[in-house]
Amino acid sequence: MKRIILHIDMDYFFAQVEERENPRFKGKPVVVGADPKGGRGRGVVSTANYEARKYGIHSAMPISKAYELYPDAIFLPVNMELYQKVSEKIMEIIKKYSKTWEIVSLDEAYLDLSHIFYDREKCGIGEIWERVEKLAKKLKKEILEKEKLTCTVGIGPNKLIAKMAAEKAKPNGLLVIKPKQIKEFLEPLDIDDLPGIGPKTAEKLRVSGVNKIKELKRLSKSRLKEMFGIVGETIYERARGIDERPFISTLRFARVIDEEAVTSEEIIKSISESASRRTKGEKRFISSTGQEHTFEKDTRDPEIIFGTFEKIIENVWQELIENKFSFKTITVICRFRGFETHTKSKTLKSQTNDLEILRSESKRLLLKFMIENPKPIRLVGLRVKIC
Ligand code: TTP
Ligand code: MG
Repeated sequence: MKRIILHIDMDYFFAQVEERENPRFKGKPVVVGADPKGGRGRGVVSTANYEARKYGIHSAMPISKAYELYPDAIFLPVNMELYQKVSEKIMEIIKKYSKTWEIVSLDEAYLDLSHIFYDREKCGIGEIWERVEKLAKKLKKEILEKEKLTCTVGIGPNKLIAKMAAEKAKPNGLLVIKPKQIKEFLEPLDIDDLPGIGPKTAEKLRVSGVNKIKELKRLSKSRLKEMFGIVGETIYERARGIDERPFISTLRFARVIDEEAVTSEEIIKSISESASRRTKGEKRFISSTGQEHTFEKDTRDPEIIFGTFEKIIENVWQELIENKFSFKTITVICRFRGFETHTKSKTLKSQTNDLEILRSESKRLLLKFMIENPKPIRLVGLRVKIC
């Protein structure tokens, strides 16, 4: 079925909101994340504006490294409550443009405008993409006028192409890739521009001399399956711009337990099944909730580790109870010295909201980490998939 998909991604979101709130920051390098504490800070960068990116500062970088790169940048703590409020307003605007939308994270959403294909009365087939582009411009303008924030919009026949188009057009851009343009758009791109190809997959491909998507297309489906298992099939299709993923209405959220604990990309952006809850009579979707904490110093002290973890468990449980959620899958996140991050998960036989089960199962997972890996621990976190 022919589709028209928009991907909307706010530009340097957390930092742009901070600039909006404090116009004197405009034009200066702004870094949002953990407190750098004069270079001794422990957490990571959540995001940086484009001025700060010029110095090599980027998301998920240790805050100490960011400080080393440019100590005079404006370092700000994560004000999640504010970003969540702004995000809700933006999403309200986006949702007006189609009945079919999907919120991916605080600053990213998809819109399905395929109905325009069937809107023959209003335009002919040749004008469809022009009409979509016009709508996208209107949406950008509305967000800018109402929220004073810029975003980038990618448009394509599926989610994959729309997202990749937005990635290429950032910041404050708009890029339409029509079905006939997919080949020339994709082929010159690097393999790691293709969503789904992470650093490990990219490395394996590069060793075989595959650097560009054009070269990736020379590998057969069976060869890719041999190399990467079931994911190989997805890579084969994506390299050709094929992506049939449907829309799932989701709203993911993450919380921080103090300004040192930075929400991880994993929690905000992880793709997992969604579950629903009713808020103000409207069906909203939340897939997972969790918290994490970065220690002041890497530690092996069980009192510090389990004491902090106990607080995290209680906070996560509180969140579940307040929202009448239950859970079935528990994931414990552990980051060791050297930024080595691992997760361990446990799926229960049936869903529950029992604090004791959450406590005993998550502690068991954390204990496993402690037994298996003797390195000092930098961060612990807990995430539950909501039912
Ligand atoms: P992104 O859309 O990935 O980044 P961005 O909006 O900051 O910048 P861009 O202009 O490239 O789109 O992420 C959205 C927000 O999510 C970002 O502002 C902060 C948060 N985030 C983290 O907290 N940690 C991370 O590692 C990443 C990538 C994002
Ligand atoms: Mg963004």
